[in-house]
Amino acid sequence: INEYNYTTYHPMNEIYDWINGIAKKHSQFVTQHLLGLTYESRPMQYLKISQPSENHKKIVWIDCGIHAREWIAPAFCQWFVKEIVQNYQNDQRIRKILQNLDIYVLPVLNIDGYIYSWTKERLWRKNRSQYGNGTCYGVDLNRNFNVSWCTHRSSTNCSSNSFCGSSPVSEPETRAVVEFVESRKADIVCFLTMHSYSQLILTAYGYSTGLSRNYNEIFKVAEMAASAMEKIHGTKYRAGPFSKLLYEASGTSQDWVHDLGIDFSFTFELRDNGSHKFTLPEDQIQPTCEETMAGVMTIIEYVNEKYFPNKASTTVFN
Ligand code: 0X9
Ligand code: ZN
Repeated sequence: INEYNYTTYHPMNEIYDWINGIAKKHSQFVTQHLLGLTYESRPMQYLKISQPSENHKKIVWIDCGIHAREWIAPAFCQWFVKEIVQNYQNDQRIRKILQNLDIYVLPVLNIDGYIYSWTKERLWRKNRSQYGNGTCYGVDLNRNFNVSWCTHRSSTNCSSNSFCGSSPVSEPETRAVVEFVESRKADIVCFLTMHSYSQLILTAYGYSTGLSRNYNEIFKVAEMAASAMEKIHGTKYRAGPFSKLLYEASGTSQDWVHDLGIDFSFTFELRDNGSHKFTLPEDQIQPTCEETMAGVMTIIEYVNEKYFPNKASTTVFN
C-alpha cells in the first residue's frame, strides 16, 4: 500500500485491494463497511474515517463514481483518504475536523458500471441493470433518486444515457445510498458527490430553477470552496445552482439529500473544461486532486465551525 500510485487510474480490483490495505494499515481510525450490493452483486465498500473520541460526532459523506466513466472521481476519493491518513498526525486542520466529524468515503458508487467502462466501453455512464428483456442496460443512478423523479433531463427509454429507471430508487446502488442516508440523517451534516467534468461546485437545486433553503449561505460556502481551489493551481471553478450553471436535472442524489433536510449538499464537477472531457489524462490527476482537496476541506471546515462553534475555533481557510 506504501507504493500505491495515486497518479494513475486503477481498475476496480485494485481499488478493492486498496480499500482492504488502507483499512488494515490504519485500523485505529479507518474502517471498511458494507453499504450494500450492486446489481451484479458486488460489495459496495465504504471507508469510515473516525478518530477515537467520546464526542457524539456528526457525519460528512463523500461519494465518487456514481457515473462510471468519470474516472477522476474515484481517483479523488482515494487521494482524499490518503491525504487524511498521511497527514493527520501533524496537521491541525485535519485533527480539528476529526474531533467532531466522522468522514464516510464511498470510493466507487457505481462499481458494475466502472468495471464495464474499464473492460468494454470507456464512456459507459450508467449502472448495468437489465431492462426491456435484456434489450437495454443501465439506469442513470443520478436520475434515480426520489425527488421530482423523471421530470427533467431524464428519459423513460432504457437505452437512453439518462434513463431514470422503472421507478424512484429502482436500483440497488441507489437503494443502498438511500437506506444509509435515511438511517443516519439526524447526524449527516454534509453530503458531497464527485463527478466530472466542467469545473463546477453545484448547489441545489437541479430539478428546479428555484433557490434552495438557506441559499445565500450555501452559495457563499460553494464560492469559498471554488476560490480555495483556484488558489492551488490557478484553475477556475465556478459555484452556483446546478440548474443555472449546467442544466435542469431531476432525481439527483444531491437534491434528494438536500430536501431531506441536509443543507450542505454539493455536487463537484472536477476537471477539465471540455478539452479531454471524461478521459482526463493521468498527468492531471495530481493537480486536480490537490485543488479538489482544498475545496472539500474548505467546506468541511465551514460545516465543523457551524455545527461545533465552540470546539472548532481559529480555522484557517487556505
Ligand atoms: O448530469 C449529471 O448527473 C451531473 N453532470 S455529469 O456530467 N457528471 O453527468 C450533474 C449532477 C448535478 N446534480 C445536482 N444538481 N443535483
Ligand atoms: Zn457525473
